[in-house]
Amino acid sequence: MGEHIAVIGLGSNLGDRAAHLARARQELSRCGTLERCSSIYETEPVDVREQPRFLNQVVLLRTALDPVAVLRACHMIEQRLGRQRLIPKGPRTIDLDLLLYDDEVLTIQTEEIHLILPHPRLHCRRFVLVPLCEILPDGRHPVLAKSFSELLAELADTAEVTLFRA
Ligand code: PH2
Ligand code: MG
Ligand code: MG
Repeated sequence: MGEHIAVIGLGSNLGDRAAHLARARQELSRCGTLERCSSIYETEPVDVREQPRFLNQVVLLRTALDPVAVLRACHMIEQRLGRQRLIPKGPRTIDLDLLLYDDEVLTIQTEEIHLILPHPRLHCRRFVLVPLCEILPDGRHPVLAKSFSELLAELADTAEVTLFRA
C-alpha cells in the first residue's frame, strides 16, 4: 500500500466548499489510503483578507508515491476541480498543499515544481495547525524541533478558526 505518510492541507472558499473538499478527498484516495481526515473548519482568510471565508481540512495519506508525484497529483486534482489561478492567495474552488512528507526536509525548485518541505508557512497558520493537531496530536515539526501543539500554543496568527463539521 505504500510506506510513506503525506500530510495535505485542503482549502476552498468558492462555490459548494464542502463538496469541493469531498471531491478532493475522493481523488486523493486514489493515490493511496486516506488514513485520517480532520474535522472541517471554517476559517477567516489570511494574507488576502478581502475574500470569502474558507473551509479548511488536513488529511493524512499513506502512499507509495514520492513527494514530487504527490505534488503533481495535487495539481492535477486542483485542475480537475476547476481551479483557476487568477489572484495569488485569492479565492479558489480548491487548494491542495503538501505540508509534510514523512520527516523529509527538502527544497525542489524547477520551472515546473516548487516544493519546500515542511511547508514554509505551516507553523504560522492557525487554519493548518488546528486540524493538524487534531489528526497528529503527538506530531513534531521536523525542522523547528517543537510539537505541533507547542507551535499552536505560541502562534501569533489570531485569524478565527471554528468547527464547521466534525
Ligand atoms: N489559503 C491561502 C490564503 N489565505 N486563508 C485561510 N483561512 N485558509 C486558506 O486555505 C488560505 C487562506 C493561500 O493558499
Ligand atoms: Mg494554500
Ligand atoms: Mg496551494
